Amino acid sequence: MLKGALIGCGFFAQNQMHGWQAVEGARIVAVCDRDAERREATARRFGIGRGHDDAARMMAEEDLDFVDIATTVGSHRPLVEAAAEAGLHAICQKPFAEAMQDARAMVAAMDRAGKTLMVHENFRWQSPVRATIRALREGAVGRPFFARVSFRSGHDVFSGQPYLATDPRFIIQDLGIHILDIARALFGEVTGLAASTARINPAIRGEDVATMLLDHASGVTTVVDCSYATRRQPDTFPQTLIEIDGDAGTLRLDAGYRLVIQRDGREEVREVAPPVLPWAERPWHNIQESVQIIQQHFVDCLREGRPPETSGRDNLGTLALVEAAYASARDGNRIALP
Ligand code: NAD
Ligand code: 89V
Repeated sequence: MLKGALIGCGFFAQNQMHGWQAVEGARIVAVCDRDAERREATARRFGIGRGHDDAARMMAEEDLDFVDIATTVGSHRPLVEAAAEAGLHAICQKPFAEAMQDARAMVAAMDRAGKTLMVHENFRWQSPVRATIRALREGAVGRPFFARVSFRSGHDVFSGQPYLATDPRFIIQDLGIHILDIARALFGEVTGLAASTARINPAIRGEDVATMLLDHASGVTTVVDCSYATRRQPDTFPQTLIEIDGDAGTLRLDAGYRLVIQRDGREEVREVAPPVLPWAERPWHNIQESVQIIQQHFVDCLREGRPPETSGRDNLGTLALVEAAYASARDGNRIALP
């Protein structure tokens, strides 16, 4: 049984702790937060006997195999580097880093330590998205040439995550990063990207609308569009909707988690709704299920000695798209990616 410690006992970490209770092959033995109230509440809620206010000291004092870093982006690099120093495997929440140099430094530190680093990039692990990836890879539409990967909502995300309203960067760095990662999971690496952004909600600092055009090396063109300023009913938060055109048919992941495949004049509808896990609640259940799935993936990879699909190194590709999107929106250019 692998032994882990949680760092950061805030809003989203509660999902991670629920997920760990169901993951096979690992358990959380200690929690850490500088905020005593949050730390103690999380320890009490999940029956964890050991709490710490200093992550480096915790890594030195506890008998651990890995840490699960659930803090916001500014603390990721020092915490991942501390994990490497302590010889521990690590999971790090998204966004992995705000700057590529920090992301590369974290990957290099964990490589030097010979330890596994996974980014908690969970949207591609949502079961409806997984079903879509599987159908595409099985050839449901033949050779794909166009896609739209879309996330549009008016859901109030600021009450649970107040920093989203005050950070200078909002939707691309927080949410677009997931949707860009899904595009990579579907069609592979991107050779060029153009983006435009807007801020519709005057009460926030960053952009809440982003529209991005991606050229993939595989020849597919993808439109990735994200909005937290879209008032429509029913609100589809937090569903990612997908449309793919291929030379043999079309595929849609529609609102309500319906996967529709049309080919040769026939239509097949697959119900791919995620389960509502016993600890989960609508509408977050889709995200919550993917937390448990990605954490199980991390443990399976450690046990089998293989890199996680969303490793730190893999995530450099997603971060490059985030950087390119901000640069393109700022300068009005299409950005070529190596
Ligand atoms: P939060 O502010 O609610 O919680 C972060 C906690 O970390 C706080 O309690 C803070 O005191 C603690 N912390 C910060 N630095 C620390 C340090 N050096 N040592 C110990 N404790 C420290 O934040 P949140 O909303 O839970 O978000 C955390 C991360 O999760 C963010 O990066 C966010 O983008 C990500 N997130 C991911 C998803 C997803 O689906 N993958 C969803 C929501 C949030
Ligand atoms: O998944 C996330 O990263 C969240 C949210 C869904 C609110 O964008 O921050």
